[in-house]
Amino acid sequence: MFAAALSHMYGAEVPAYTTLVQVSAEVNADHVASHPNDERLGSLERVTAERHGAIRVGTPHELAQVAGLFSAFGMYPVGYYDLRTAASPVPVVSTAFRPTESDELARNPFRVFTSMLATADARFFDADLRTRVERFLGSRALFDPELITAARAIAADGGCAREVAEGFVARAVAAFALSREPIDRTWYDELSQVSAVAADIAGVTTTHINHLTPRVLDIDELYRRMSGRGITMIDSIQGPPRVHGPAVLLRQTSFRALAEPRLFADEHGHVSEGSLRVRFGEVEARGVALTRKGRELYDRAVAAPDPGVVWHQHFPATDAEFAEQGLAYYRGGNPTEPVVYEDFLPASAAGIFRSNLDADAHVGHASDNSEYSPDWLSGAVGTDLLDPYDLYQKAAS
Ligand code: OOG
Ligand code: NI
Repeated sequence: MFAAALSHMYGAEVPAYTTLVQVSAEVNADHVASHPNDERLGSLERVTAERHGAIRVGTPHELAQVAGLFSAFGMYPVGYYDLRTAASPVPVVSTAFRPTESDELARNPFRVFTSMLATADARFFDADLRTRVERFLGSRALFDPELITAARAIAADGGCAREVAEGFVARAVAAFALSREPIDRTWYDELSQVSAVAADIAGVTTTHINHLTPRVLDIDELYRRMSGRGITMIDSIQGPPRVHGPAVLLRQTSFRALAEPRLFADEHGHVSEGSLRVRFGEVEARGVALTRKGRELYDRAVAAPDPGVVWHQHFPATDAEFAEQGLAYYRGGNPTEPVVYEDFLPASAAGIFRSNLDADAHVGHASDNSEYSPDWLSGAVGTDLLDPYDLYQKAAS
């Protein structure tokens, strides 16, 4: 209900998303008709309903509230992503909230990549700006505390009645709607000098869905069909190359959304109409989850100038060999039953952030004295970040 209601709201806000969802559904139906075997990666019904979202918050407190909210949907923080270390750094640290058990994922194929602004990193925020950003963030309330209390109660009870769920879901979704409140132009522009992501997170008093991503079984075909409709996609598909043999991990591509009308207030409080271009459309295809050993090979293959050319120097061509060599997870070790990758790829995430921004972040020369780490983020979230490899291992056994 939550994912479907978010999708409904986002479709009304970003019309190109509705086109993307339609084309994705067509690609999936056509693909399954000609490759029935690919439903082993997920039934047509599941794949077509499946989404990931992306949201961005400013403080550990806000992140803990998000954790409380998502716990009502059986979604828990999995993994740690530090996008500050990417080739083109983004001033955030992130995790992904998602169901953790195979049967829960089948019923609720939804995950939300959740980033927190790295205000303590002096390479992006000097002491003065950090103080002002943290003061601004400390005085806003993204969520009604009562909503988070209700969420925690639902999680503790293991569910709630449908009538309660309806109202609860509506309120949860509303927390992610694009706000009509005027944006302080001077403040927004100052933060934009640091990074467009900093402005998107801390330049406003609310949060919103940055994007919502449908899943397809053939992303190359999706790319062709969207381009054929005159929608300009970014110039590549991120993640593994298209290969013969098992599809691994996650392939993603995106297009920039149109500028959206927003209200701005100038320093005299005068409000006028302007626009922002921060949201976009993204689509993805998912393959088998790699073991740590498989992931090492993957990282080596994609470091090459043309990963597609060297792929088979690293990887075999069949699921049977992947299973035998311990490169990927299969249920009961059976190579016809891949465990699908449910997480994200840091390089693609940073690439997706970047390809949809007008300018890279401004990285200063100060040293990074922040202590962001998986343990730090666990503390902020208020619960341990789960290890994706443990979850895949469990799904496989
Ligand atoms: C999140 C970017 C990461 C993905 O698909 O890798 C992401 C964001 O833009 O806030 O969504
Ligand atoms: Ni995404």
